[in-house]
Amino acid sequence: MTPSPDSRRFPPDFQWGAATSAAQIEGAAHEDGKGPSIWDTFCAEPGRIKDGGNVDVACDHYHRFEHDVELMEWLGLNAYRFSISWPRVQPQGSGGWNEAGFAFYDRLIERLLRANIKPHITLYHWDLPQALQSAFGGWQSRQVASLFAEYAAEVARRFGDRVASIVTMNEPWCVATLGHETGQFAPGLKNRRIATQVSHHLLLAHGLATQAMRSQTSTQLGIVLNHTPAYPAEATEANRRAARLADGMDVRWYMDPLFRGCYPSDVLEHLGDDAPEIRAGDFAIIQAHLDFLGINFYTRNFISEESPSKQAPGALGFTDMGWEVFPLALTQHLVRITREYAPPPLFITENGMANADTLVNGRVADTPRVDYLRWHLEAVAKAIELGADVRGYFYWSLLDNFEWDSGYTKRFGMVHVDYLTQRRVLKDSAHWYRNFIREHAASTQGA
Ligand code: IFM
Repeated sequence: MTPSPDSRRFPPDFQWGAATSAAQIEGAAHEDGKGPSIWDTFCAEPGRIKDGGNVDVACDHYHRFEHDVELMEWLGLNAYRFSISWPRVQPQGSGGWNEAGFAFYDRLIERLLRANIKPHITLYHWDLPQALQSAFGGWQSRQVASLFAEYAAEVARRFGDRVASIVTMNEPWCVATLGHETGQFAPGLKNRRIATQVSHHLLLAHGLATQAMRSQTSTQLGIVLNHTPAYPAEATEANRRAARLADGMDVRWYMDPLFRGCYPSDVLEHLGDDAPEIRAGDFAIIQAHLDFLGINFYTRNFISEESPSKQAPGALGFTDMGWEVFPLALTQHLVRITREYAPPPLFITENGMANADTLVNGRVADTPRVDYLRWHLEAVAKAIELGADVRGYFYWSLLDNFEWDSGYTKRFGMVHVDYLTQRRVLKDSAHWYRNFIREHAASTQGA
C-alpha cells in the first residue's frame, strides 16, 4: 500500500470539500412548485436509464439536508459544492420565480454557514427546465443563453453575499456531446452539428451570466470543465495525431475560447460543416474575466488509432464505471494547463470513483476508494509543488446518488445510501478523508 500524502504539502487555507448536484440527490421533483426538468422527461422515456430509475426521490436531500450537513460537519469539510435546480427556482425557465424553491436553498446556505462550511454554488448541472427544451429546443437556441443570464443574475442577487463562489456551467462537454451527439444524456439527441452549436451557446451563456452576475455580487465567479487527458497508446505518428485531436475536442475546445478567444483550428477543420455558427463579439463575451477555474478529473483517454478498442493497461485498476485509475494524468494535466493557459486559481471541483460497495454488518470497506483518494491527493500535492495554483479539492460525491443514465447502479459516495430506507452510512473512505483533513488542520494550525 502506498503511504498517504503528507497533508502539510497543501496550503494552510486549502478548501476541503465534497460535491453533489441537485438532480442527483434532491428528489422532491414535483414538490413546492418545482417545474419539470429535461431529466424528469428523459427518465420517463423507456430504455433511457439502465435500471429504469428516476430523480423523483433520489437521496431525498430536499427533506434531509440538515442531516446531510451534519455528515459534512463530521467529515470536517470546510467547503461544499452543490447545484441549484433552475426549474426549482424558475419553473418555466423564464418569467416567475418560485419563492419556495429559493427558500430551500436559503435554508441550506444558512445551515452550511452555521457549520462553518463555505457554500459553492453551481448554476447549471444539467437539469434544464423542460419548458425551455419544449419551447426553444433548449441549448440549440441562443435565446436560452440570455435567459440563463437572467436566472444567474437573480441567484447572484439573492445569494451572492453568502456563498464562496458561483460556477456557471458544470462540464459543458457532457451537456453538448453526451446530451446532443451520442444521445446518452438528456435531451438524448444524436446530431453532431447540433452538439457543436450547443457547446457554443453554453460558452456564450457562461459569458453572459458572468457579466450579468458581476453587477450583483463580488463573490468569486468561474466555470467547471471536465478534462480527460488523451494519451497515445503506443508512440506511433497515427496515435499521436489521434490523441491530439481527442485533446482538441475535450480540452482545447473549451479552454481556447475561454482563454484565447478562439476555437482550435485543427478541431474546426475536423468538424467542417458541423462547426458552430459564431457571431461577431461572441468571443469577447465568452472571455469574461474568470476568478477561478474548476477542473473535474476522473481518468485519462487511452487513444489508439490502429485499434480503437485497445484496452488501457490499468496498472492501478479500473473503477466500477470501467474507467482506468491513472492519477499521474492529473499531475501532468494541471501542470500543462498552468503552463499553456496561465489560468486563474484552480479547484479540483470533482474527483472520485464508483465502486461496487457492499454494506456488511453496518460497514462499507471501500478500500479501492481509499486508495483512489490517496493517489489523487498525492497527484494534486505534486502538481502544487510543480507550480499549479490549486486552492481546493472536492470529492465526488458526498453521497451515493443518481448516476445519470446508469441510474442507481453506480456508487460514487463517501456515504452509503440505502435507497429504500434513506439510511446513510459513512464508508471507510469517509473515515480516511476525515483523518486526512484533521491532520492537515493540525499541521497548519497557526500557519
Ligand atoms: O455524476 C457525475 C457528475 O454529475 C458530473 N461529473 C461526473 C460525475 C461521475 O460520472
